[in-house]
Parts: sequence; structure tokens; C-alpha cells
Amino acid sequence: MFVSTEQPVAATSGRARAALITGITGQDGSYLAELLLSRGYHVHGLVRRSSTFNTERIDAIYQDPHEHDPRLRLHYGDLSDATGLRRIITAVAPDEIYTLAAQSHVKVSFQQPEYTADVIATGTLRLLEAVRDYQESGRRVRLYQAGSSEMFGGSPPPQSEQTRFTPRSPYAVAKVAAHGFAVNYREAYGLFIANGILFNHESPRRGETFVTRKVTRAVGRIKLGLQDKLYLGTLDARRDWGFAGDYVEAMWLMLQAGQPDDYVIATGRSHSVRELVELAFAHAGLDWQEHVALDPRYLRPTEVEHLCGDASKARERLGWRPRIGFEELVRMMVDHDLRLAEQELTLRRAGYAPPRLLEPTHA
Ligand code: NAP
Ligand code: G4F
Repeated sequence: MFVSTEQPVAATSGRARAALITGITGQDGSYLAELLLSRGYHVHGLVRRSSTFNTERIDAIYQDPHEHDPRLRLHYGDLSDATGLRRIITAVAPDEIYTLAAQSHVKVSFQQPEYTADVIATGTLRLLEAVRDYQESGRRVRLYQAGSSEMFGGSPPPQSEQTRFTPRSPYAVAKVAAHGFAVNYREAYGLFIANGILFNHESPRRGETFVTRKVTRAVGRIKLGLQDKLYLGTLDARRDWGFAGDYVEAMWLMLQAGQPDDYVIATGRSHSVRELVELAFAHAGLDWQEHVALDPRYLRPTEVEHLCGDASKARERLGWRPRIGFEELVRMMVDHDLRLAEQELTLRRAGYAPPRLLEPTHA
């Protein structure tokens, strides 16, 4: 059984709380790191090695450890490497762990199902095993597990904590497995694990192959004459889109609660991809019908038609509610990507060609 301390872990010990974020270089990890730093935490981030730097989203908050004693520290690690995860947890001694790392693209999960399952399902298990041993050595830690509305898949909206999981992609199946491991470890070993079941959340930091950002990047480039066409898979799917900055606040709130639990996080409103496209192009003064075309290579073998969440439980028990709605979110992203396109144009005029945006389309 989990024994409630009623107080957030280490709040009474006098030292600043320490948090470990896996996936800190991603969209959510970067917003969460900013939130935790603003609340006085020491933040440790797991960064996977890549042949080019992958820290762009956290560059603004990173300080050179040679010149400062920073509250943000980065550690090389990977969810495929259990030994490294154990070593980092022991070294960092976190009070809170946020497991955000994932191969998070649904379409890519059909092309790389085995890798996706390894990182998301087995990767979560590796981390849970490390946390289990860490806690048995006498330390207390609270863990956030990044679940997804994709787990609801084919179940009709509105989806809540009571809705059946009917996953429709390797990504979603792996997330259901990770969710199941987390619930089991909570019950079996008394670990404080909160499962967030988050609906789509976006921002100017969203990866450029997710549909919102793909659209707003294209709008910026089309407006400035850097591109003419935007190719999409379908305009009919509906999603409940919120702002990532609001959603990381919910992650934090889940770990401050008296008991660990599972929570749906959503705005409660859904829109089609067509509505997204219309709004984004109109905000830049463009007619979307002149630029958008369909390419079946962006279709998924099994699509999730309609996600729209019921976040009443989070509202009542955590006091969480979204601040930014769909229209404001889309305008924010288009405005950001118009500025990005202006920078690209300036660089091109100066003779420098920025990297091209290449999205593999073939399985
Ligand atoms: P994201 O932008 O794609 O970031 C994923 C992060 O995971 C990146 O930091 C990535 O590192 C890291 N990563 C990938 N594979 C890894 C590995 N093998 N070992 C260590 N790190 C690895 O995703 P996000 O939108 O921030 O989402 C965060 C989490 O929430 C994910 O688990 C996602 O599945 C889940 N989620 C997201 C949404 C949403 O709408 N955004 C909704 C529900 C659930 P690199 O920077 O090196 O690629
Ligand atoms: O932006 P998407 O790729 O996001 P998707 O598949 O809903 O997954 C995202 O949200 C999940 C939460 O529900 C997360 F768990 C997951 O990690 C990820 O962050 O696609 C949204 C919709 C889909 O129906 C897709 O088929 O847009 C449709 N779409 C239409 N044309 C497209 C495209 N999606 C992409 N990425 N690219 C297209 O050309």
C-alpha cells in the first residue's frame, strides 16, 4: 500500500527539491524544466546522445557549469540503457521524476513499432525497476508517467478516466503497457506514481511533423514565398488541442497531491484538422484552399477519428484548468512561425541556406 505523507516529498527537509526529467529536450520537458526552476527546484535532465546538438528548446535556461553553479544539470542517458538510468537516479537523488521520454510520433510508430515499444513500454519498465530499488534503499520519490489520450483510440468521446482503452497504433499499445506497468508498480510496491492521460497539447516548440506545427510552419513559409504547397493526410480527424505550458502545470500538480492517481488532462473541446487549417491560414490572410493538398502517404493504417477529453476529475481534485484555448493557441503558433519564416528569408538573402525541413514519407 502507498502511505500518504500529505506533504510533498522533501518539503520539510529544508533542502531544495530535486527533479529528474527524462525527455527534457522535448516540447513538454522544456516547459516543465522552466516551471520547476521557477519554483525553486534543482532540475536534472536526461539527454540522449545524438550526432548533432538536440538541446535547442532548453538553450535559454542552460548555464555553463564551468562558470556557474547551475540549478539545471544535464546527464547523458537513454531509456534503452537500464544501468545508466540507475546510476543517474542514485547520483541525482530526485524527489520527483517526470518520465516524458518517448518516440512520440504516432505515424512513425507504424514504421518503427519495435523501437517504439522498446522505448515507451520497456523503457518505462526499466525506469520503474530502478525506482523500485531506489525506494527500497530508504529514499522516497514521486513519479509522473506520461500517458496519452491515444490510449482511448477507438472509444467514442467524451473520454474520461473511466473510458476503455482501445489503442489503434503501436504507439498507443506501448503507452497502454506503460500505463499498466505504472499502475501495477503503484499497487505492488507502494510507489507514488501518477499517470497523466494527456490530450494533444501544442506550442511554438511543438515538433515540426505534428499536424499543428506542420500547418503553422507552412503558413509562415507560404506567406513569405518560401513554400507553395502543404501536403496533409486527412482533414477530418478531430482532436482536443490545448497549450503545452498549461499541461506541464497539471503534471506538477499530480505530484503534489496527497495520493497518487490517474488524471485526464484536456480542454473539453475538439476541432477538426480542417478547422485548424482554416484558422491558421486565415490568421495570416491566406486562402487555405489554394495551398493545401492531400497525400495518402501521411495517412495512418488505423486512424483515431475523434478525441475530446473530460477533465472534471483534474479540475475538482487538483484545481487544474486550461488557460489558453484553441484559437489563441493557433494564433500564437502562426505568429511565432511567421517570425521564423522572416528569419529564414533574411538568412537566405544573406546567402545562407538553413537546413531544409524534410519529412520522410515512405515506410
Ligand atoms: P517530444 O517533443 O517528441 O519529446 C520527446 C523527448 O523524448 C525528447 O526529449 C527526446 O529526445 C526524448 N527521447 C526519445 N527517445 C528517447 C530515448 N530512447 N531515451 C531518452 N530520451 C528519448 O514529446 P512531447 O510532446 O514533449 O511529449 C512528452 C511525453 O508526453 C511523451 O512521452 C509523449 O508520448 C507524451 N504525450 C505527449 C502529448 C502531446 O500532445 N504532446 C500528449 C500525450 C502524451 P530528443 O530531443 O533527443 O529527440
Ligand atoms: O499531430 P498528430 O501527429 O498527433 P497525434 O497523432 O494525435 O499524436 C499526438 O498526440 C497524442 C495525444 O493524443 C500524443 F500521445 C502523441 O505523442 C502526439 O503528441 O496528428 C493529429 C491528427 C491525426 O488524426 C493525424 O492523422 O492530424 C492528422 N493528420 C492529418 N494530416 C496529420 C497529417 N498528422 C500529421 N502528423 N501529419 C499530417 O500530414
